[in-house]
Amino acid sequence: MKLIISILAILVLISATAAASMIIPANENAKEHSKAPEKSPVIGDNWDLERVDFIHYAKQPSGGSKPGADTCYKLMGVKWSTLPVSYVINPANPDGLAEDFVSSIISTGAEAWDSATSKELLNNAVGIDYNAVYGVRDYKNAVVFGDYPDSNAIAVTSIWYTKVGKQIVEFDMIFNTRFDWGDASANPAIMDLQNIATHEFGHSVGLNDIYTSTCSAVIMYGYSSNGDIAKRTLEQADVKGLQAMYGP
Ligand SMILES: [Ca+2]
Ligand SMILES: [Ca+2]
Ligand SMILES: [Zn+2]
Repeated sequence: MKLIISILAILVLISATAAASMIIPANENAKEHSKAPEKSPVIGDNWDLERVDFIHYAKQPSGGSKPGADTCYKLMGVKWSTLPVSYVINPANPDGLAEDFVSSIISTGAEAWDSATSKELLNNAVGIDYNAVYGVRDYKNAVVFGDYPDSNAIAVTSIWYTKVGKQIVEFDMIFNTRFDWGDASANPAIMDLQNIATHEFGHSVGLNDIYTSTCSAVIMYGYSSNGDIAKRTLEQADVKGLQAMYGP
């Protein structure tokens, strides 16, 4: 009996070690960006879950504004199986943006994706939760403003998914308060909340960043900048990527 228990204990130890050392290069293109921190792709959590952080970096677009080919999308290889996905917003922010403005703009970003599939992906009802925090696996999909310790990171979306079955089980999103947020159509010197939220919600449903410069007009292009409002609406490639996961 003792021997069996020992063997079991060793087996558990081996699988736990394997899980801890597992690195998923889900955001392999991030390597192209020299400022991407080494630790950004994956932080281990529970032994059966993986976490990946998508960091949206600031960079002035170099290409034109062509819509990009249909191939301008990349899947993470994970998706939600239980729909719709509910999320909560913590509207607290240092830019003086009102709760109504924040929740309606963020919801608009989420629903941009919903409108491209017959599935109800993200819940129409938006929860407000002033206690919601970013980056914690707490069974709460939280959308917050906060200080992210990288002044080149506009926003980050973290995804937790099961290693087996590749199902997304949680996401958290943070808008970095090192930038000024609001409606950039009124003030091009600030970061457009709707523009960035729409990009981040693409991650929340399973889309990866794309860094090819000829794809710079699609929502899932990996860089953005102050005043960018071009990524409020989906391009053909964004729709194609979404529908590859959730159907038309
Ligand atoms: Ca919806
Ligand atoms: Ca959470
Ligand atoms: Zn991104």
